[in-house]
Amino acid sequence: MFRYTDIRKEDRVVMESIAGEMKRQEEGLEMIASENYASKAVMEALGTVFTNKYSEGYPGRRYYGGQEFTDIVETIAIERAKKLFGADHANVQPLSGAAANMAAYAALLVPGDTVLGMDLSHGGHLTHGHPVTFPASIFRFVRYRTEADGTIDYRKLGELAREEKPKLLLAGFSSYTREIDYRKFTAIGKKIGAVTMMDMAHIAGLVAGKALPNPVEFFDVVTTTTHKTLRGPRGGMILCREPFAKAIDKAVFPGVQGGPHMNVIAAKAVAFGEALRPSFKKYAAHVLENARVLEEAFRAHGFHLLFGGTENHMILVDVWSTLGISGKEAETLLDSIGITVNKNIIPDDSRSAVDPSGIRIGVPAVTTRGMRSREMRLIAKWMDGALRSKGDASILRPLNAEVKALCKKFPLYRSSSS
Ligand code: DSN
Repeated sequence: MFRYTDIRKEDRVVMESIAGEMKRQEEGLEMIASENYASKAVMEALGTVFTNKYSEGYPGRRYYGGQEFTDIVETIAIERAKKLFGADHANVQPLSGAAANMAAYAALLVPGDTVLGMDLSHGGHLTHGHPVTFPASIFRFVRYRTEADGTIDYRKLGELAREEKPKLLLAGFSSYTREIDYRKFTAIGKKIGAVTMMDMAHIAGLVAGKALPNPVEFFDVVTTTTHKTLRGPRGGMILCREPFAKAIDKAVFPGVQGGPHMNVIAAKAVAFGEALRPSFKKYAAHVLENARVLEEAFRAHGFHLLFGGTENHMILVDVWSTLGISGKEAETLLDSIGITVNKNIIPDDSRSAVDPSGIRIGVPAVTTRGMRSREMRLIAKWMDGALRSKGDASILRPLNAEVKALCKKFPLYRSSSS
């Protein structure tokens, strides 16, 4: 599908990497929970002349001339985002999820303010104030944790909130596999007078596809990436209630960012248009169904699943307690048969973050390829085989051949996505 005529001529070395990555994606099963395959139309928008244009400011009030088309395309992206999520206001300029969160903090907090967010090992995200991040040097982050059965105890969360008096009550996650009760969560925020924010990066596509409840109906501010389940270009976005709109826009630009990437904004507009179509609802439903089938199959193979299973697109497996191998070893074994996952910390992990006890597995990308229940059961069987192989090449090699054969039946960028 991609011709690459010029880059092939001009820069052979870079072209080799592009071709290598294309082959890797074609011949392997992408099961990193945060990854997906953007459509050809999204990719085409990324490779347009909008990449040449500086557009500091917002539609109708820019700092540079020549904005008649950037204004149109950014307005389309904004209007589609608002429609997709039922939001009062959308800022489509954040360069990534981390930048969106940084801008939201800048809009809502002053240095020294307290934020109550989910502990990283319990499913939270680095940008929710992990000590190694820059926001953690500016604001005071306090953590809530999940219970042994994987749920959040909202009574305990309420008590912690009353004690710590956060200015911002933060929901959202990167490896938590259960639903959050938005009503209970935001009621706590209201009671203590905190602003409520949800980072829905992982589940934005499932929300857009109406497979999961919509946090925009409950939270003051909602941040997201646009490339995970939402299947757009790599980037971020902030949705908020009207009273926060001005502060959010000011915090994104000129607060923490300069010129927006207009080619990415054009691609966001295309992706939001795709997500508004009925076929995207089907996709979101299939993602949830595939995750449930994979969960069942993993249980049948005797895997220990964290948080008591899954209610979204991802599953966290404790490979250390199940098989006596680390997350890193599991990631390498699966890589060797062409299944890409990531090692992941688990609640109160006894091992280090660089070689933790778990792996995180997601189905958004394989679902985009058109795979369904039958394929999920095969994948679980192959993963089980690889993880128990002790690195034996005579077991791994045939499994890799099976993975490649399956991928051939679900080609990338040739047929239309599900
Ligand atoms: N890297 C993303 C993830 O994998 O969840 C979030 O930053």
